[in-house]
Amino acid sequence: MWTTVFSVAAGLASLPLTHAFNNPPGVDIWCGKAYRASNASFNPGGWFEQPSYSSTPLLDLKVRPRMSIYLETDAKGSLLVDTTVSHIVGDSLPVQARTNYTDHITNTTFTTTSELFYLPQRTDGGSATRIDHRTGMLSYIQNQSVTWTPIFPYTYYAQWSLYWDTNTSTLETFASQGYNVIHIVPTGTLSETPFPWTTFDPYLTTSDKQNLHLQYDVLFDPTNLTRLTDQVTHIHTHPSLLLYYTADEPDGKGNPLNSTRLAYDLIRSMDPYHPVSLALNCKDFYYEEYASGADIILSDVYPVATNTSWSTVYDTPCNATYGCCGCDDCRGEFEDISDRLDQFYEFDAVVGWEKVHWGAPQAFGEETFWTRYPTAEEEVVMVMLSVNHGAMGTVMWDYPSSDGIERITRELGPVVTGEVFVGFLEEGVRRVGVVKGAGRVDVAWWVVEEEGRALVSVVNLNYRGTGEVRVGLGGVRVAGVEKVLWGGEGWDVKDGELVREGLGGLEAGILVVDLV
Ligand SMILES: *[C@@H]1O[C@H](CO)[C@@H](O)[C@H](O)[C@H]1NC(C)=O
Ligand SMILES: *[C@@H]1O[C@H](CO)[C@@H](O)[C@H](O)[C@H]1NC(C)=O
Ligand SMILES: *[C@@H]1O[C@H](CO)[C@@H](O)[C@H](O)[C@H]1NC(C)=O
Ligand SMILES: *[C@@H]1O[C@H](CO)[C@@H](O)[C@H](O)[C@H]1NC(C)=O
Ligand SMILES: *[C@@H]1O[C@H](CO)[C@@H](O)[C@H](O)[C@H]1NC(C)=O
Ligand SMILES: *[C@@H]1O[C@H](CO)[C@@H](O)[C@H](O)[C@H]1NC(C)=O
Ligand SMILES: *[C@@H]1O[C@H](CO)[C@@H](O)[C@H](O)[C@H]1NC(C)=O
Ligand SMILES: *[C@@H]1O[C@H](CO)[C@@H](O)[C@H](O)[C@H]1NC(C)=O
Ligand SMILES: CC(=O)N[C@H]1CO[C@H](CO)[C@@H](O)[C@@H]1O
Repeated sequence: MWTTVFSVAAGLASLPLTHAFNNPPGVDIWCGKAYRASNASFNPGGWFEQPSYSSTPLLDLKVRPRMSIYLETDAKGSLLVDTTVSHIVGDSLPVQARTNYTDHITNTTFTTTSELFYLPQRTDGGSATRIDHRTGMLSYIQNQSVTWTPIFPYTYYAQWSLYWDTNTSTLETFASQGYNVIHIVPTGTLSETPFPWTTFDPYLTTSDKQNLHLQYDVLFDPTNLTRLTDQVTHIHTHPSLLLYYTADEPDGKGNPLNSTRLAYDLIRSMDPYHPVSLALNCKDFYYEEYASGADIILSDVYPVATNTSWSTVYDTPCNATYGCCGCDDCRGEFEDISDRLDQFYEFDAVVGWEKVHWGAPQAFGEETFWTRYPTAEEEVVMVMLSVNHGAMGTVMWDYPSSDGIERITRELGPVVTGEVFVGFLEEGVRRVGVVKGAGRVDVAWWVVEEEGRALVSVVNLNYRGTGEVRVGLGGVRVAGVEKVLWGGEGWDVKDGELVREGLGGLEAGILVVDLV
């Protein structure tokens, strides 16, 4: 979400948050940085600290339940065990193992602990949602079913006051376009207290009827937990609830570092059946502290049609310690999105936790920092690039968007929410593809080895077309193209690689291939 910066920036002088970090009194900050021309740059701090390199190898042992929750109706469960050898995190390996990792290690025991949530089946009509820690895929149970249904959340943020708040038919229209989740942004009357449940409840009922799942904003205020408690009490048995959303860009706003965790703990104590998400806007500002308060992190990186080195709104330069350009520490390229996801996954590996990451692609423009809307092609590039880099859901900001974006996201909907695509993301292992013949062509693939098939996603980040490209799956040989789910035909197979005479500018392709 972006809009909040303005309301916050406008009101900052009167908020105690102004002095939340090491900023001098009266200096407004975004992502910890001074951004007004009247204020000088200072070191914002909060950068993620990489542990020092250990010359002796370390065992990064991780053991945890595969699913975030199990219900009493689940007949079995499983554990995920990772035994990675690292030079950054873990415990020292014994001498004999250092010389040859494959040697049998004796006399040494490594110990770790984990939490297991084993919960009663719901009998109150409420749903349950769990995270598969192997892939980050969400699945849910509704209506006392005992079968979990996987879901790739694909939707938009949509503001209450700008869209919903006229008539519940807005929700029917939205659902009919193929989106499977709704995120109602509580602007206007919804952000006021007391919460207008009588106005809002018909929308919840409509969500149920439309099988639209809710990413539900709990109106969290770190200084007053009453609203959160009230929201969770009211919503936690609702059949459409998929997950909670507690904070929109808390890092940008400089909310207290313990605030997201506070909300998380409170929600979990009231409702252990649903995961919690939040959106981070900054590239590297107290990631560990803010992310500790959610299972799912959305990163809203908006690189299209903005000047990332000069703030056109505040008339200042933007760099690592100063300025707000609408896209924190960005280069104004699609790679800002994938770099952010990659970096967060790297941070996660160091912290030793598993976070699910979702994308929040830019579907707005013609305002503040952004001179135009992304084109339809750019939108697909941003969605699929996010997926290629491990986003297990996308929530675009925001709806309604441009005609072109709405048309293309409607078309993409059945593909990314469909059984084939979701099946590969659920069962497969994501890998990086190798591209020959062109730079800036991003490829990921998901293999389900037992089936001898893979899903391949190819995204040309260049505005221009390419010459011949070859896509290799790192030693795994392609036998043939089974189906093109998205994008042009014209894929051949030569020497076990996918070959295309050329990719169009910003072309994206999603293919199911058979392996040798
Ligand atoms: C920061 O800028 C504000 C005006 O935007 C000004 O009132 C304040 O004195 C400045 N503070 C410092 C330390 O420069
Ligand atoms: C490591 O152990 C494996 C299996 O015992 C052996 O094949 C390999 O040669 C050893 N490597 C070294 C460098 O000792
Ligand atoms: C829930 O299950 C009950 C009993 O099986 C059934 O009558 C009802 O239609 C189901 N509701 C939904 C929304 O699927
Ligand atoms: C809601 O909108 C629909 C379609 O635009 C319209 O048919 C219906 O009368 C409206 N209902 C109310 C209560 O305004
Ligand atoms: C906290 O919020 C509730 C509901 O908005 C309000 O009634 C109450 O007065 C607030 N408490 C404080 C201490 O501000
Ligand atoms: C959270 O941090 C704030 C300072 O930012 C502190 O005043 C408050 O006591 C902390 N709350 C808890 C529950 O630790
Ligand atoms: C950004 O703005 C600066 C200052 O006006 C200008 O020199 C630069 O060319 C702009 N960059 C882009 C990519 O528009
Ligand atoms: C960022 O820009 C400000 C203002 O020009 C400058 O004072 C500061 O040194 C710059 N920081 C970095 C890391 O380049
Ligand atoms: C000292 C010690 O506990 N040694 C044991 C290490 O593990 C091997 C294999 O289990 C045993 O044979 C040793 O007695």
